[in-house]
Amino acid sequence: MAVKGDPNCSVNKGLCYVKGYHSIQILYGEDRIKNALVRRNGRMVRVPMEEALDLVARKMKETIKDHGKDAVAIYGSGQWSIADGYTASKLFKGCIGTNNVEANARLCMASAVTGFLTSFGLDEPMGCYDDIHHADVFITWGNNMAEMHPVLFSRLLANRRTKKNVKIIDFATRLTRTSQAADKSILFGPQTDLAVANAICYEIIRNDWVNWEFVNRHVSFHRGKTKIGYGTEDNFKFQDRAESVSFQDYRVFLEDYAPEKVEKISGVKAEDIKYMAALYGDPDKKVVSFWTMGMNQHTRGTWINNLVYNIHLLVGKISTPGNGPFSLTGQPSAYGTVREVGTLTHKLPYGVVSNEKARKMAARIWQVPVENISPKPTYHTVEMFRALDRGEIKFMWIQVTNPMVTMPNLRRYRDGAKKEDRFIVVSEIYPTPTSDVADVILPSALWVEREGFFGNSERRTQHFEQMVPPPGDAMCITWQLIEVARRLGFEKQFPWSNKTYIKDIWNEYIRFHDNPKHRMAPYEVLRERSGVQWPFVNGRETKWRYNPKYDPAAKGESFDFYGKPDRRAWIWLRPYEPPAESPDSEYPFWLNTGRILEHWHTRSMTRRVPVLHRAVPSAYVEINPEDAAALGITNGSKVRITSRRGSLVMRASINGRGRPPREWPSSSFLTRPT
Ligand SMILES: Nc1nc2c(c(=O)[nH]1)N[C@H]1C(S)=C(S)[C@@H](COP(=O)(O)OP(=O)(O)OC[C@H]3O[C@@H](n4cnc5c(=O)[nH]c(N)nc54)[C@H](O)[C@@H]3O)O[C@H]1N2
Ligand SMILES: Nc1nc2c(c(=O)[nH]1)N[C@H]1C(S)=C(S)[C@@H](COP(=O)(O)OP(=O)(O)OC[C@H]3O[C@@H](n4cnc5c(=O)[nH]c(N)nc54)[C@H](O)[C@@H]3O)O[C@H]1N2
Ligand SMILES: [Mo]
Repeated sequence: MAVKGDPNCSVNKGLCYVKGYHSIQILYGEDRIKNALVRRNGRMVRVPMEEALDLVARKMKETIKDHGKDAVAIYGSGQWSIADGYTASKLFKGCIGTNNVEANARLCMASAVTGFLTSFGLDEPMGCYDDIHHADVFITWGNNMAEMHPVLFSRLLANRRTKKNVKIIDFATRLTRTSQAADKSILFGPQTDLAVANAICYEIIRNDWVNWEFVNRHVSFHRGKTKIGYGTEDNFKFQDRAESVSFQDYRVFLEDYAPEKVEKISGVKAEDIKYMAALYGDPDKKVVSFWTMGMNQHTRGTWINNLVYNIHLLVGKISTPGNGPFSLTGQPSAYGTVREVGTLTHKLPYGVVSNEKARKMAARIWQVPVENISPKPTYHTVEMFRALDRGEIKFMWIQVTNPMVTMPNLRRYRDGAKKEDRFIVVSEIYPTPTSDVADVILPSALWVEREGFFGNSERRTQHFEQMVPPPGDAMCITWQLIEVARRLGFEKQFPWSNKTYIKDIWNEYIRFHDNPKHRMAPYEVLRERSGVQWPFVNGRETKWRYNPKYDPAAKGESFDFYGKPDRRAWIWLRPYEPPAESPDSEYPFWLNTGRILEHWHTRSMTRRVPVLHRAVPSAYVEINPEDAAALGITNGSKVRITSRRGSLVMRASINGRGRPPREWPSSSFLTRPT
């Protein structure tokens, strides 16, 4: 088996990168899980698949009987296919009647979603990857596209090679391979991009680069709550409230953000802030802003999303070819599954659980009594793991994610999962720290070992065929869920045959989106093409939303931000607030996350691919050379890293691919990686 790019694919144009080309080898790791395993007297023993599925169903029934519906939960991921997530939601929300459905995208995209909802009223980007071809300026807000979205990044580079004066500005907290390729790197202190974004708007207004025609017709101004806390405690609750304000109020609000003042907060030179403002403000330049985790894992994630939208809205650079703010996803189907199917506690495939109309629609399509669907969200991901630790949740089924590595404040949840009366089911392909805490491990079919759909960042749904049989007893997780649902007595809701269930699920799912704002392509069309961008109306895809030239749901002649009741996009007055924790005398360093090209997250998969493993066999910590020298650390030495929450040992990387500054304002010894 081998992989090659599809030249007809409009996303990658036939190009893959090292992980893509070698991805097929993840099927063949020596320790692939091929049989079901159950815990007996503390040891995992092999059992037939039927027996493991019986046990899962029995445990679910018992838990529901003894502790209620909300004592069972499912935790999935943005690597769930659409059919996986849809089946999980139908079983848990519709049939069992609990909103305990969450996914790891909560750790990844939650602020992107709330950013879209607060600014536009509807989730998901307005633009598409074609913007890369049309834009003149790219500004990356703390993301490392060269390593994290290398195929897309190669399209930026291709544009710059073929056109004059194309610029890539890398705005980040450290230098990376993206900096190496960028025309200019501008470094800022963590969290202070809030202040810089406001300063850019301050400059745009001061220079009168505002697109008044756009702002007067399509934008309204709002103030929300401030000093909102950080949610680090159990049962934290927060509800924002929007207050309508005027442009004049906005201008007054921005007075705190003159570039000279913001230089002191952020470490970014006033002239660099003015330079960025001038790029956004130049009416002859098309600008795309990109971001991923730097903004979305922020402790003011919704705010920084709002603030970058503010910039694009002030100058009217949005929803036209080459102009747009673009929130990139990381996982193959964080959009398609978690956001579109809505595998989150408060969501349904269409709308939210608190909305009666949405519940009625779900009940009708799912053929369950509407009373089954609870109008109350239960736990978001972090609270779900806290609830498991506290004992409110007793049974958790974990699929396509490795939370015992990727949850923050991990130790608590690992200890929680191991408590006496907790029952953990893990659907996996390889042994992981999460399968270590499992009571049942279900062997699973990987991606091309089954049929499915993913949905990417540009609203593109993509179908994939089964091409290889799964090994041993490994089974597609959609089918695992169906097997268990039937054992729980829901044969009527899950009647499909195992020959056609993916198609049948698709046909049922798209009934939720049968309207011009969200219509999805039929199964037959998806099988023919390298993906289709929704809304798919009268045989046409939608590349730019809210723009009537391209979007069938938009009315009028110029723009129509129909997600909001006032049909305008909202500019938010969001202040700079400091991070939840900053370095102090006891813990003097910032710790920042960062991924690298050869690794995929927890490496369950990439560690099993020999070329990727050999290239970078372990995780490491990047340290600034002056700090390292002061501590006697040399490149490659082992260091113990200790935070208020835990400790681990890793090797040091000094002046490698990623180079953190010693402090902000960034000092002159910082050299661009070569
Ligand atoms: N090779 C590879 N590619 C991947 C992945 C992978 O594991 N491997 N994972 C995928 C997934 S799921 C995701 S979500 C993406 C992640 O893609 P990226 O977000 O591009 O990658 P990270 O390395 O997580 O980003 C860390 C960056 O956050 C920035 N940052 C730190 N603090 C702040 C701040 O306060 N504000 C801002 N604006 N930026 C800050 C820093 O500049 C740092 O370089 O990558 C996807 N692509
Ligand atoms: N410290 C720290 N934590 C983080 C982040 C960070 O930057 N730093 N980033 C956050 C972000 S953005 C993300 S997206 C998450 C990622 O977090 P995770 O999703 O927990 O990480 P992965 O390593 O991608 O785990 C996916 C698991 O699914 C398994 N798998 C793959 N394909 C299949 C399949 O077809 N079926 C089944 N059943 N299993 C399969 C793989 O073997 C793997 O163990 O981590 C979050 N947590
Ligand atoms: Mo992610």
